[in-house]
Amino acid sequence: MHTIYLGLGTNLGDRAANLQAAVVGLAENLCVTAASPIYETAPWGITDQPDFLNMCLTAETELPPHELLTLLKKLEKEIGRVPGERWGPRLIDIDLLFYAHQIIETEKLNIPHPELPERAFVLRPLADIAPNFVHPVLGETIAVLAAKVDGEGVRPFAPAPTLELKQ
Ligand code: X6L
Ligand code: MG
Ligand code: MG
Repeated sequence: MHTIYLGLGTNLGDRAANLQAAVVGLAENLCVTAASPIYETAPWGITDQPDFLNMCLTAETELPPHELLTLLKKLEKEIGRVPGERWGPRLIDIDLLFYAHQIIETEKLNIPHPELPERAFVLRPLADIAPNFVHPVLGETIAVLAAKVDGEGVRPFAPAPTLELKQ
C-alpha cells in the first residue's frame, strides 16, 4: 500500500456538496484515512473568480500513480467538471499532491507539484492532517512549509467531512 495526499478545490455551485461528493467517490475507490477541515480561500492565479473551498485528504492505495490520476479525472468528470479555462472556476478539482515519497516527472504527472510550497490554500489544510510529512524534494515538513506562507485569504469554513468508512 502507498500513502497518498490529495488536494480538493471547488468554486462553483454548491461547493460543500461538491466536496462531499468527491470525498464519497474517493472513499469508494481508495482507503481514505484522514480528512482536513474545509477552508474558504481567496482565488489564486485568476483572482477575478468566486472564492474556493479547499481541503485535503490522506488515503492508502495499491493503484500506481498514473492509474490513480485516471481515477481522479474520472471522479472529477462524474461530479460535473467540464474542461474549460485552465485556471478558471470549477465544480471540483482533485489534485494528487504526494504519492508516498516518490518524485514523478512525466508529461501528465508532476509530483510533488512545483508550486505547492507557495500555495497556502493547500498547505494550511494539509498541515492539519499531515504536519510531519517530509516533502521529498525540499526535505522540510508540511508544518514548516505552511508556517512560511502568508495565510491571509485562507479562512476556516467548516469541520472535516465525516468519512464513510467502506471496505
Ligand atoms: C501568477 C500566475 C501567479 C499564476 C499565480 C496560481 C495559477 C495558482 C494557478 C498563478 C497561479 C494556480 C485554486 C485557486 C486555482 C484553488 C484557490 C492554481 C490553479 N485553483 N485558488 N486557483 N484554490 N484559492 O484550489 O492553483 S487555479
Ligand atoms: Mg488545483
Ligand atoms: Mg487539478
